[in-house]
Amino acid sequence: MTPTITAFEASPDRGQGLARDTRVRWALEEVGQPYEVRLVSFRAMKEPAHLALQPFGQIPTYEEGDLALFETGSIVFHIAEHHAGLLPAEGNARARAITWMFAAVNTVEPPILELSTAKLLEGDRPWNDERLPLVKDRVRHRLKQLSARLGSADWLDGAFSAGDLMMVHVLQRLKPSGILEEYPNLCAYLARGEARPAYKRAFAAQLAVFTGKPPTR
Ligand code: GTB
Repeated sequence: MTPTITAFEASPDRGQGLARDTRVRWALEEVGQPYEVRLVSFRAMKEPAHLALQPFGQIPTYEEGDLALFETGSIVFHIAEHHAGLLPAEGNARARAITWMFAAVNTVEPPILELSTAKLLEGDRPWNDERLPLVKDRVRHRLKQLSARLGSADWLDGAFSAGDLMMVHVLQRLKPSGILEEYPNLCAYLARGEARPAYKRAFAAQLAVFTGKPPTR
Protein backbone atom coordinates (compact mmCIF):
# COMPACT_ATOMS: atom_id res chain seq x y z
CA MET A 1 0.00 0.00 0.00
CA THR A 2 1.36 3.43 -0.94
CA PRO A 3 1.91 5.54 2.19
CA THR A 4 0.76 9.14 2.39
CA ILE A 5 2.76 11.76 4.24
CA THR A 6 1.84 15.32 5.11
CA ALA A 7 4.00 18.35 4.38
CA PHE A 8 3.69 22.13 4.57
CA GLU A 9 1.56 23.66 1.84
CA ALA A 10 3.87 26.68 2.15
CA SER A 11 7.09 25.81 3.96
CA PRO A 12 8.64 28.80 5.76
CA ASP A 13 12.05 27.73 4.44
CA ARG A 14 10.87 28.20 0.84
CA GLY A 15 11.83 24.69 -0.20
CA GLN A 16 15.29 24.51 1.33
CA GLY A 17 14.59 21.03 2.69
CA LEU A 18 14.70 21.99 6.36
CA ALA A 19 11.12 21.03 7.18
CA ARG A 20 10.99 17.54 8.61
CA ASP A 21 9.00 15.93 5.81
CA THR A 22 12.35 15.90 3.97
CA ARG A 23 13.65 13.21 6.37
CA VAL A 24 10.69 11.03 5.66
CA ARG A 25 10.83 11.62 1.90
CA TRP A 26 14.55 10.81 2.00
CA ALA A 27 13.98 7.53 3.90
CA LEU A 28 11.26 6.52 1.44
CA GLU A 29 13.54 7.34 -1.49
CA GLU A 30 16.43 5.36 0.03
CA VAL A 31 14.30 2.22 0.21
CA GLY A 32 12.58 2.80 -3.14
CA GLN A 33 9.08 3.16 -1.69
CA PRO A 34 6.74 5.43 -3.68
CA TYR A 35 4.63 7.75 -1.57
CA GLU A 36 1.90 10.34 -1.81
CA VAL A 37 1.90 13.74 -0.19
CA ARG A 38 -1.00 15.66 1.28
CA LEU A 39 -0.13 19.33 1.69
CA VAL A 40 -1.55 21.08 4.73
CA SER A 41 -1.90 24.74 5.59
CA PHE A 42 -0.89 26.11 9.00
CA ARG A 43 -4.58 26.47 9.80
CA ALA A 44 -5.47 22.91 8.78
CA MET A 45 -2.61 21.60 10.94
CA LYS A 46 -4.41 22.90 14.03
CA GLU A 47 -7.82 21.49 13.10
CA PRO A 48 -9.30 18.27 14.52
CA ALA A 49 -8.72 16.13 11.43
CA HIS A 50 -4.98 16.79 11.49
CA LEU A 51 -4.76 16.77 15.29
CA ALA A 52 -6.18 13.25 15.24
CA LEU A 53 -3.07 12.26 13.26
CA GLN A 54 -0.57 14.58 14.94
CA PRO A 55 -1.63 15.65 18.44
CA PHE A 56 0.79 18.58 18.41
CA GLY A 57 -0.52 20.06 15.17
CA GLN A 58 2.69 19.53 13.21
CA ILE A 59 3.94 17.92 10.03
CA PRO A 60 4.92 15.35 8.92
CA THR A 61 2.55 12.47 9.47
CA TYR A 62 2.60 9.05 7.85
CA GLU A 63 -0.46 7.01 6.91
CA GLU A 64 -0.37 3.51 5.54
CA GLY A 65 -3.58 1.50 5.53
CA ASP A 66 -4.97 1.71 9.06
CA LEU A 67 -1.63 2.80 10.53
CA ALA A 68 -1.08 6.49 11.28
CA LEU A 69 2.23 7.70 12.69
CA PHE A 70 3.76 10.98 13.73
CA GLU A 71 7.29 11.90 14.92
CA THR A 72 9.96 11.64 12.25
CA GLY A 73 12.15 9.35 14.36
CA SER A 74 9.32 6.85 14.62
CA ILE A 75 8.32 7.21 10.97
CA VAL A 76 11.85 6.73 9.66
CA PHE A 77 12.31 3.77 12.01
CA HIS A 78 9.08 2.22 10.73
CA ILE A 79 10.22 2.63 7.13
CA ALA A 80 13.67 1.21 7.97
CA GLU A 81 12.13 -1.78 9.78
CA HIS A 82 9.89 -2.70 6.87
CA HIS A 83 12.25 -2.19 3.95
CA ALA A 84 15.85 -3.15 3.33
CA GLY A 85 18.45 -0.43 2.96
CA LEU A 86 18.42 1.73 6.07
CA LEU A 87 19.38 -0.65 8.89
CA PRO A 88 22.04 -3.36 8.98
CA ALA A 89 20.79 -6.96 9.17
CA GLU A 90 23.22 -7.98 11.93
CA GLY A 91 21.62 -7.46 15.35
CA ASN A 92 24.28 -5.44 17.14
CA ALA A 93 25.01 -3.22 14.14
CA ARG A 94 21.27 -2.64 13.77
CA ALA A 95 20.95 -1.67 17.44
CA ARG A 96 23.85 0.78 17.07
CA ALA A 97 22.30 2.37 13.96
CA ILE A 98 19.03 2.83 15.89
CA THR A 99 21.05 4.36 18.74
CA TRP A 100 22.35 6.98 16.30
CA MET A 101 18.78 7.81 15.30
CA PHE A 102 18.00 8.53 18.94
CA ALA A 103 21.26 10.44 19.38
CA ALA A 104 20.32 12.65 16.44
CA VAL A 105 16.92 13.65 17.81
CA ASN A 106 17.58 13.43 21.56
CA THR A 107 21.13 14.71 21.96
CA VAL A 108 22.21 16.68 18.90
CA GLU A 109 18.96 18.26 17.75
CA PRO A 110 17.88 19.97 21.01
CA PRO A 111 20.70 22.56 21.21
CA ILE A 112 20.31 23.21 17.46
CA LEU A 113 16.60 23.88 17.93
CA GLU A 114 17.41 26.11 20.88
CA LEU A 115 19.65 28.15 18.59
CA SER A 116 16.87 28.47 15.99
CA THR A 117 14.46 29.57 18.70
CA ALA A 118 16.93 32.09 20.10
CA LYS A 119 17.45 33.60 16.65
CA LEU A 120 13.96 33.44 15.18
CA LEU A 121 11.71 33.98 18.17
CA GLU A 122 13.82 35.74 20.78
CA GLY A 123 16.01 38.00 18.62
CA ASP A 124 14.28 41.15 19.85
CA ARG A 125 14.52 40.34 23.57
CA PRO A 126 16.86 42.56 25.58
CA TRP A 127 18.71 39.54 26.98
CA ASN A 128 19.28 37.89 23.60
CA ASP A 129 22.77 39.36 23.00
CA GLU A 130 23.90 37.85 26.27
CA ARG A 131 22.16 34.50 25.78
CA LEU A 132 23.01 33.79 22.13
CA PRO A 133 26.73 33.08 22.70
CA LEU A 134 25.81 30.59 25.43
CA VAL A 135 23.37 28.81 23.15
CA LYS A 136 25.97 28.73 20.35
CA ASP A 137 28.53 27.24 22.71
CA ARG A 138 26.14 24.46 23.64
CA VAL A 139 25.80 23.65 19.94
CA ARG A 140 29.60 23.71 19.55
CA HIS A 141 29.99 21.38 22.51
CA ARG A 142 27.81 18.74 20.83
CA LEU A 143 29.39 19.23 17.42
CA LYS A 144 32.87 18.82 18.86
CA GLN A 145 31.85 15.49 20.40
CA LEU A 146 30.13 14.33 17.23
CA SER A 147 33.08 15.40 15.12
CA ALA A 148 35.48 13.51 17.39
CA ARG A 149 33.39 10.34 17.09
CA LEU A 150 32.99 10.57 13.31
CA GLY A 151 36.70 11.21 12.79
CA SER A 152 37.67 10.39 9.23
CA ALA A 153 34.87 7.85 8.71
CA ASP A 154 32.28 8.34 6.00
CA TRP A 155 29.34 7.43 8.24
CA LEU A 156 28.74 7.11 11.98
CA ASP A 157 28.91 3.32 12.22
CA GLY A 158 29.91 1.42 9.11
CA ALA A 159 27.57 1.72 6.14
CA PHE A 160 25.10 4.60 5.69
CA SER A 161 22.06 3.99 7.89
CA ALA A 162 18.87 5.60 9.16
CA GLY A 163 21.09 7.00 11.94
CA ASP A 164 23.10 8.97 9.39
CA LEU A 165 19.94 10.07 7.59
CA MET A 166 18.54 11.56 10.79
CA MET A 167 21.85 13.08 11.84
CA VAL A 168 22.52 14.71 8.47
CA HIS A 169 19.08 16.27 8.42
CA VAL A 170 19.45 17.51 11.99
CA LEU A 171 22.80 19.14 11.13
CA GLN A 172 21.41 20.82 8.02
CA ARG A 173 19.45 23.19 10.22
CA LEU A 174 22.81 24.72 11.24
CA LYS A 175 23.85 25.69 7.74
CA PRO A 176 22.87 29.38 7.95
CA SER A 177 24.65 29.76 11.32
CA GLY A 178 28.15 29.20 9.91
CA ILE A 179 29.00 27.10 13.00
CA LEU A 180 29.23 23.89 11.04
CA GLU A 181 32.23 25.25 9.11
CA GLU A 182 34.24 25.03 12.33
CA TYR A 183 34.06 21.23 11.95
CA PRO A 184 35.34 20.27 8.47
CA ASN A 185 34.63 16.56 8.88
CA LEU A 186 30.99 17.32 9.74
CA CYS A 187 30.73 19.56 6.66
CA ALA A 188 32.08 16.71 4.54
CA TYR A 189 29.64 14.30 6.24
CA LEU A 190 26.76 16.60 5.41
CA ALA A 191 27.93 16.92 1.81
CA ARG A 192 28.13 13.10 1.52
CA GLY A 193 24.56 12.80 2.74
CA GLU A 194 23.32 15.48 0.37
CA ALA A 195 25.15 13.84 -2.54
CA ARG A 196 23.12 10.66 -2.20
CA PRO A 197 20.72 10.25 -5.14
CA ALA A 198 17.85 9.47 -2.74
CA TYR A 199 18.45 12.73 -0.86
CA LYS A 200 18.51 14.65 -4.14
CA ARG A 201 15.17 13.18 -5.16
CA ALA A 202 13.66 13.99 -1.76
CA PHE A 203 15.00 17.54 -1.89
CA ALA A 204 13.70 18.06 -5.43
CA ALA A 205 10.26 16.78 -4.47
CA GLN A 206 9.87 19.15 -1.53
CA LEU A 207 11.32 22.06 -3.55
CA ALA A 208 8.74 21.40 -6.26
CA VAL A 209 6.01 22.17 -3.72
CA PHE A 210 7.49 25.63 -3.37
CA THR A 211 8.25 26.32 -7.04
CA GLY A 212 5.06 24.68 -8.28
CA LYS A 213 7.12 22.89 -10.93
CA PRO A 214 7.21 19.07 -10.89
CA PRO A 215 10.70 17.65 -10.22
CA THR A 216 12.57 16.18 -13.18
CA ARG A 217 13.61 12.57 -12.53
N1 GTB B 1 9.43 16.08 16.82
C1 GTB B 1 8.59 16.28 15.67
C2 GTB B 1 9.06 15.37 14.53
O1 GTB B 1 10.25 15.07 14.45
O2 GTB B 1 8.22 14.92 13.74
C3 GTB B 1 8.68 17.76 15.27
C4 GTB B 1 7.81 18.09 14.09
C5 GTB B 1 7.93 19.57 13.76
O3 GTB B 1 8.63 20.35 14.43
N2 GTB B 1 7.25 19.97 12.68
C6 GTB B 1 7.29 21.35 12.27
C7 GTB B 1 5.89 21.93 12.31
O4 GTB B 1 4.96 21.30 11.92
C8 GTB B 1 7.81 21.44 10.84
S1 GTB B 1 9.46 20.90 10.70
N3 GTB B 1 5.78 23.16 12.79
C9 GTB B 1 4.54 23.87 12.80
C10 GTB B 1 4.01 24.08 14.19
O5 GTB B 1 4.58 23.53 15.16
O6 GTB B 1 3.02 24.80 14.28
C11 GTB B 1 10.32 22.20 11.62
C12 GTB B 1 10.78 23.29 10.72
C13 GTB B 1 9.94 24.31 10.36
C14 GTB B 1 10.43 25.35 9.56
C15 GTB B 1 11.75 25.33 9.17
N4 GTB B 1 12.25 26.41 8.38
O7 GTB B 1 11.50 27.25 7.93
O8 GTB B 1 13.45 26.48 8.16
C16 GTB B 1 12.57 24.30 9.53
C17 GTB B 1 12.07 23.27 10.30
